[in-house]
Amino acid sequence: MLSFFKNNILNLKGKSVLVYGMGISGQAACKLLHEKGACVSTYDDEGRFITYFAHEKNPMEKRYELVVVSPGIKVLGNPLITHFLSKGTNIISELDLGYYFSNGKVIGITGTNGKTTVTSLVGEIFKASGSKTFVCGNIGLPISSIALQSDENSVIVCEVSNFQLELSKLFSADIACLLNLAEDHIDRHGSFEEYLRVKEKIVTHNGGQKLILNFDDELVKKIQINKKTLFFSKNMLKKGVFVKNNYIYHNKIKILPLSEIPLFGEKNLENVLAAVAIAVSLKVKPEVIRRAVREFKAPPHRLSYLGQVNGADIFDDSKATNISSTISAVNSLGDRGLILLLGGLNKDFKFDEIFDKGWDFEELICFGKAGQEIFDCAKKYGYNPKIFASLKETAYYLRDNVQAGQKVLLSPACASFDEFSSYSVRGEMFKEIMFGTIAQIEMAQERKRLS
Ligand code: UMA
Repeated sequence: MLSFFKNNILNLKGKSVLVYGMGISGQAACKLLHEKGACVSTYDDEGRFITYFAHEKNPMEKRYELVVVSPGIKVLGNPLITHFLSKGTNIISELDLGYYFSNGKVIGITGTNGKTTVTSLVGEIFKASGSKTFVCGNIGLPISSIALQSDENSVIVCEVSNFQLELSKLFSADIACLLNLAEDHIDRHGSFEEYLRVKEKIVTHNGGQKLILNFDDELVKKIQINKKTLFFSKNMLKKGVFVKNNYIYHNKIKILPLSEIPLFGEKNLENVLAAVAIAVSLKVKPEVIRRAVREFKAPPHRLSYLGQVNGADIFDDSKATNISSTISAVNSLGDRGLILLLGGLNKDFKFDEIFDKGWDFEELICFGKAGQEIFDCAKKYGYNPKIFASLKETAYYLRDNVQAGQKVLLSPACASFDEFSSYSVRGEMFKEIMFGTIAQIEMAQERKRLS
C-alpha cells in the first residue's frame, strides 16, 4: 500500500481514482485529485454527484488504482469497501489524501471530547503568532481543500475524528495530540476496544514526532509514549504543561493565570492545557499564548452559559453526545439545584454511569427516542424523572416552570438525529425556545414556505 504512494503519488496523472461519498470531504478530494491530473470518478450511495466529474453507477464493475473514502462511510459491513479490499485495491481516507499533499507543520488533534475547542484555540494561538495558519478537518473544512494552498511555512491545525482515522494509513502529524478516551461511537465501530484501536492510530502512526498526551486520563496515560512526549495535567508535574498555584506552567515558565481563561469547567481547563502544550512545542512565545487564550471565544454548544430565565441559569451543552462528556459537565456545574436534560438518539450506551454517583439532582428530565430507556435506568437508582416525547416539549415545559436559583443543563449524552439534523440545531432550538424567540422564527419560516 505505502509503496504505491512512495512511487506514484506525485504522479497521479492519468490514474483512475474513485472518490466514495460526495459530501464536503469527497468534493474537496475530487478537486485536489483533479488538480493533480488524476482521472476522477465519483460514487455516492444517495446518488449525490458533482458537475464535471463522472458519476459511477456500478463501481464494482470497474478497476481503480486508488479509492478515496469519506469519513461518514462506515467501513464495517460496507459492500463496496469489502469488494475493493478483496481485490487488493489501494483504499485511503480523505484525511490521508489531504495530509499527503500538505506542506508545513501538521498538528493533529483527536480525543473523545474537546477536539473542536482545542483545534480552534490552537488555530487562534498560531494566527496570533503570525504563522500562516489553516484550521481544518472534522471541525468542518476538509484538509484536502486547503492542502495545495499550504507551503513550508504553514501551520495546519487539523481536528481528526475516529471516522477519519478508521481507514487512515498515512496520516502522521508532526505534533499529535490525544486529549482523552472514553466510550463513544460504539454504533460505528462495534466495540469500545475497536474504537480505542482506531483513536490510538493518531499516536501509533506518529513516526517519532512530538506527542501531546493528557496525564490525567488513565487510558491516554497508558498508551505508547516516545522520548518527545509532552504531558499536560491539571495537577503539578515535574515536567510538562501543568497547573501550579492557579497558574499554567510549561516546566518552570509561567504561561498564564487560570483567572484569565474565558471558558467554563474542568474539561475546558484540560482543553486549554492541551492547546498550551501544542503551542509551546512549536515554540510560540508565552505572551502570544496568553493573549490568544484571553481573547478566545469558545465554539457554541459546549457547556455554554446562555443567560437566565425566571432567575434560573441556563446552560447549553448540546455537543455532549456521550456519557463522559455529560458527567464532566455535571462535575463542572455541581448537582445541587441542577435540572439535567438527557435524551435523543442512543449511541448504544448504558446510562448507569450517570446515575450510580448518588448525585442529588433538583430534577431529571428524559426526552426523545432514548427517553424511556434513560427513564428506566434512572428509576433503578431511585430517581423519579420526568419524561417528554421531545426536547422541544421539554423546553416549553421548562420555560414556564423554572425558578430562581435553579440551573438547567442540556447535556444529553445522546446524538441529536431523532429530532434534529445536528447537535448545533438542537442547541439553537433549545436556546430559542427557552428565550422565547422560537415563535417569531417559526412564523418567519412559515412565511418563507408560503411565499
Ligand atoms: N455516504 C455514502 N455512503 C455512506 C455514508 C455516506 O455514500 O454509507 C455519502 C452521503 O450520501 C453524502 C456523503 O457521503 O453524500 C457524506 O459524506 P460524509 O458523511 O463523510 O460527510 P462530509 O460532508 O464529507 O463531512 C465530513 C464529516 N462528517 C462525518 O464524519 C459524518 C464532518 O464531520 C467534517 O466536518 C467534514 O467531513 C470535514 O472534514 C461532522 C461530524 O459529524 C461534523 N463528525 C463526527 C463527530 O464530530 O462526532 C465524527
